[in-house]
Amino acid sequence: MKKKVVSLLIAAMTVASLTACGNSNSDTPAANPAPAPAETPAADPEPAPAESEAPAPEEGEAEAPAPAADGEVISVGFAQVGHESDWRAANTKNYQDTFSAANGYELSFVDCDNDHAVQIETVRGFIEQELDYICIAPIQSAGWDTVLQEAKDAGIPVLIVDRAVDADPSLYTTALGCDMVAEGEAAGNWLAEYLNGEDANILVIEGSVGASATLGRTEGFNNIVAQNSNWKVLDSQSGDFTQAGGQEVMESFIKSYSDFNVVVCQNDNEAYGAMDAMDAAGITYGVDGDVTIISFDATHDGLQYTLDGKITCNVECNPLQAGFAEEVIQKLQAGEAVDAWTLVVDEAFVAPGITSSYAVTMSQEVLDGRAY
Ligand code: GZL
Ligand code: ZN
Repeated sequence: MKKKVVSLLIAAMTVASLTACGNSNSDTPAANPAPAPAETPAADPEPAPAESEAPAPEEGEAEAPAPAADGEVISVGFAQVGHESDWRAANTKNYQDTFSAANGYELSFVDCDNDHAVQIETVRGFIEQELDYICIAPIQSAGWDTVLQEAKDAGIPVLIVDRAVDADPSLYTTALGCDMVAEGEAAGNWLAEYLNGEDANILVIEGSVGASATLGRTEGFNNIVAQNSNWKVLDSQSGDFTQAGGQEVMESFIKSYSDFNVVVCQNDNEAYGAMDAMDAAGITYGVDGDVTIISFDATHDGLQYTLDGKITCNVECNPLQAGFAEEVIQKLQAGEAVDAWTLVVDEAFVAPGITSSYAVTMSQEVLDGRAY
């Protein structure tokens, strides 16, 4: 590995996680146990060499990470998007739970606070620290070629996680995440089935500008809009994947449009803001209201609103992806080949009373069975 084990273990006792903007959502539900990592090579039958015996941690100091099977701690840098949504909080917790000291990792976690320039510099910092692996959840798709080339030149494998980059795939080791275009198409296909020929005047609250989640969901949904000549997208603006952004955009939409019957929110937090704005304006929504709300993420609270019939359709994007990243790292540790792309499968959910070939009908049992 890049560093002698002893210095790494001591470093690990002090480095827990760094955030550009101190924030952690400790109340996110316990994450699914990550899928079991690929078999790590059998532990060396010989006792680990003396120098790898880390000094016992002082009272209150972080536990030294347990050496991995081959006796070394694996250092992983994670440049996270930020802390903009409940989905992101669940994704962050899943990485912190998976790449823990107890599992043999030293995780350098940085919350890049939705700032692309900070994220680029964060990755440069990981390269300078000569970490073993770098995970990036890219805030935006553009602007990655240079720093990815630097990581490649430094011989550090890079995993592009959650969202995608517009860069030559030879510049990174693997990518994993959901199919955002398919998510947008699932929302559109469900809406066509639900409206059954009825006209649609649609308002769209998009996610963060330039994010592949935004670009993909918009492209996918518009693919279905194009198939329905009696649908009209009245307007489409970014709510930046936040509740405040969703409320602000919905308030401006309400000032400009009065004839809309569908609002597409590209994540749950935007939907909560949009509902607040419609409540304040006396606009009814949901299965018994004038406006049909479609949301994305299918987080716990988002599915509670779906169960309550407030959000009529919610398209999932599973945030518990760290296990897939760990499988890749374990394979690379073992010198095995890894797939260029790992699809994180998701599904859609609809309010009770609605049957659909594109979505699961919500029930308390479905909600209780969810892991985030
Ligand atoms: C989707 C993820 C998006 C979520 C938002 O994979 O990148 O970013 O839909 C989050 O909640 O902010
Ligand atoms: Zn912040």
